[in-house]
Amino acid sequence: MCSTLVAKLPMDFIWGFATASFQIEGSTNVDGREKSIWDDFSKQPGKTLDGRDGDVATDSYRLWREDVALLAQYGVKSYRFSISWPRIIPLGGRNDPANPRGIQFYSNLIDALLEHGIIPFVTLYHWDLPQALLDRYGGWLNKDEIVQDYVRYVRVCFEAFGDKVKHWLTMNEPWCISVLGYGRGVFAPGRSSDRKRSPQGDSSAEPWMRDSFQGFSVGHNVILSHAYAVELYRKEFKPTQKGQIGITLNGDWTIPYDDSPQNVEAAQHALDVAIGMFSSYLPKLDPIYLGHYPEYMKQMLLDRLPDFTPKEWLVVKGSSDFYGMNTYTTNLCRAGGGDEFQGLVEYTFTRPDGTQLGTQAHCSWLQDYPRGFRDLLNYLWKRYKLPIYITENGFAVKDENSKPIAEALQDYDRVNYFKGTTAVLKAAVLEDGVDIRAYFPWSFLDNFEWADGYITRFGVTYVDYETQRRYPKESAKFLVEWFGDNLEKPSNDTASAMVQEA
Ligand code: PNW
Repeated sequence: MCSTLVAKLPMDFIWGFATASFQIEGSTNVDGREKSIWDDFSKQPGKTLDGRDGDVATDSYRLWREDVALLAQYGVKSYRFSISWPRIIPLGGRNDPANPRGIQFYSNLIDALLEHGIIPFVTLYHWDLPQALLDRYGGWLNKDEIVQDYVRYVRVCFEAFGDKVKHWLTMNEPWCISVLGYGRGVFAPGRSSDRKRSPQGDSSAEPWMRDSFQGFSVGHNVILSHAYAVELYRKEFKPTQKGQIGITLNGDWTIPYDDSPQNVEAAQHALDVAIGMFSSYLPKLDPIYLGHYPEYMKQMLLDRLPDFTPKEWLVVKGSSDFYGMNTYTTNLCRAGGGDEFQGLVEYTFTRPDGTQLGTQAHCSWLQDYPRGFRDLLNYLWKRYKLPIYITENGFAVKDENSKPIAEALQDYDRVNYFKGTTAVLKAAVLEDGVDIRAYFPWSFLDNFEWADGYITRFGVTYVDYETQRRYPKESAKFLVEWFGDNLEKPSNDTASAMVQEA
């Protein structure tokens, strides 16, 4: 008989599941909500794979009590969800009225979470921009308007919920907002930087199509809006509400396709565009990252990259209390191609010897490669020196949608994915010394997967879209058990670290 010290993640490590308003709520025309850009976009022919929209989604606007009960049953410490701007200020603008019924909905949700001891982890913007702001001035393209309207919106949220919410994310994935929404045009509002891709052709191009770099301009405006929101929180709310606030980015690890110098460089260039543009301003102190975008972006875009004024740099610098990261996969990188949104780098999962990097997910951009997750965590920690919150990480099992429910619940590719990422999480914290404070698998529920409609499922909980019944998958069971076993427990059992082994 001997006792072994089993190292665990610290007691205050936060874990839970994540969702976003438009992907789960449905009930898009009740209680004063007006349209978001995703309402219209998803209804246009050809914009979603199955032609379906978010009118019902997982019906969580009506079923939220059940959802909270299921989260409590899972025993999560936290729940990451987003607030829908068009429910809070239906027409979006700084002079438009706030909507008490929308505020009441999130207030009830937050209260119910807290009653179950679940920490609300709140995203202020997860892509559902009020349609009225797009119609008025092009949405994120108009810096002066959007910054002020966004800041007014977050003020309403801090005032309404800030006594109970202590974890705020200003924006979800600025790269996706700008590149997928305004650069490639595959997400709402479906604007494209490239006029050749515009359905109307060159001659009738709308004003926002004349700027071929609108994708990067939007990214720039999103950063600025985020930064002014943080400034507002820190000045007027943080002193009394004492919460934390930051942004969350999307970033996947990159590996050179082979060891040729141009491909080694390409892997770094891809990171500079996907992550560097959106995090060069985050740390407060590191002089290397103060006050400018990554060199490579300047080299690639020259004067087409908007810069911040010195006054704006003061606001953006250090504008995150932590490093929020959504990460799913790793890409092999080869120099070349014409896609500036990828840093003029081509991505592949096929190694030079023809083998695949990992298990293929249902969506083309995702393969399972836990080693890359560990390398990314170490890279972020060394470079940015901020505590890391993993706000999304997950896997879509191939053809899950066409399987009978009982079979879909046996989601072993997803279980394997999470076996890999949880092992990495633990190793990164306990062996590499990376300061990771939170982990949110995506997603709590199968839901409206944007341009994929309901075909691609990311949930650890299966949703039968006919009945709206929820069924825990094997992956939910795995994660619940894993966090049960791998977190230090409070109170009398410091001894829980000492495991008796026969
Ligand atoms: C994230 N890509 O989006 C979002 O935050 C979630 O709302 C979404 O459901 C989840 O990941 C799964 O897709 C992404 O093309 C969408 O690389 C697309 C990409 C990455 C992230």
